[in-house]
Amino acid sequence: MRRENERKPLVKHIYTADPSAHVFDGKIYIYPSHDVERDVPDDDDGDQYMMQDYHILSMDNLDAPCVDNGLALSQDDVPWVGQQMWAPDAYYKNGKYYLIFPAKDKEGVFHLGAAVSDVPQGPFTPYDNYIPGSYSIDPAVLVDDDGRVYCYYGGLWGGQLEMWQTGHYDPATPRPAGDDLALGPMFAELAEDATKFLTTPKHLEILDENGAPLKASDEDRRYFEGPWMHKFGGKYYLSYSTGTTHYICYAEGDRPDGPFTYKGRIMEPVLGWTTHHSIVQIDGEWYLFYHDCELSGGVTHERCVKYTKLNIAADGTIETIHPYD
Ligand code: FUB
Repeated sequence: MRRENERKPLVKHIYTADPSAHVFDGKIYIYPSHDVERDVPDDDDGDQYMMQDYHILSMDNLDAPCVDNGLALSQDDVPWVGQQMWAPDAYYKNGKYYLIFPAKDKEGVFHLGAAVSDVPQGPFTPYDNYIPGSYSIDPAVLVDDDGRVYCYYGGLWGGQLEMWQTGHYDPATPRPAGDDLALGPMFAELAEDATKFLTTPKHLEILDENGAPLKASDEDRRYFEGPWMHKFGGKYYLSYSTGTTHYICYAEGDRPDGPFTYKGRIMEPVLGWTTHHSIVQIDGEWYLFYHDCELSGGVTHERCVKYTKLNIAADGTIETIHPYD
């Protein structure tokens, strides 16, 4: 039996995507991208995703209406940002809420920025500069049981991850292909106040069932973008989008920085090119928040966030979701 709100657009008055969901103070908060209507052709660099601000959504519970809490942060208020405020996440630490977001600087290079608030819905006050040494997109933050803050991030193609393979930004860097090893997402420990990384960012390894790192050609399983980390039974579960093949997959590890072993598929493709998810436990049950393009009838940069129940077995195995069944 599905809930009334399940697998339906949570809000319809604005387009939203990339939902990072959390429970703060017993209430559900969703940190999404705020898609904008633009009559531009799609391209592989994601130039059609021209988002300019963030609105935080909240729900008193899974059956309650989803509320738009208004403008939480605008690109006009962030000195280093040029354009394209993409998929954010948020975390709570030491009495403050931190919004972590990717955006292009004024030279067109993606970095991760941070902004802080006393309340989960914002508004957020941004730091003047991006997190030093950060690049690419799609930050997801895990505050581990011991209080350490870990940041997972990175996206291929328009997310620019391949362009940093030499250690500095070079748009001419060839993309891994064929038997080349696939690029895993980035991992770094974050300072509690999000001012800096405490460790040198590194790529995470995703291995196949024989312990071999996934190859670039393995597009059904290799990492593309949208990392998320949840813990279950003491293990770490890295989930992510495969981009070109449109799956949400997951891999299991014993440590927050891997290595991770590929386990399976969480969700089959949705209407639209992208989906991007988060996994959160609410009242003892697990839920997947994600987006598709139902609200706009398939326009790839006009998306809507949804949620659905996630069935996780006692050994951590996740049942595959068929989003329109
Ligand atoms: O929303 C812009 C980009 O589309 C995100 O950063 C990706 O994860 C994809 O959803």
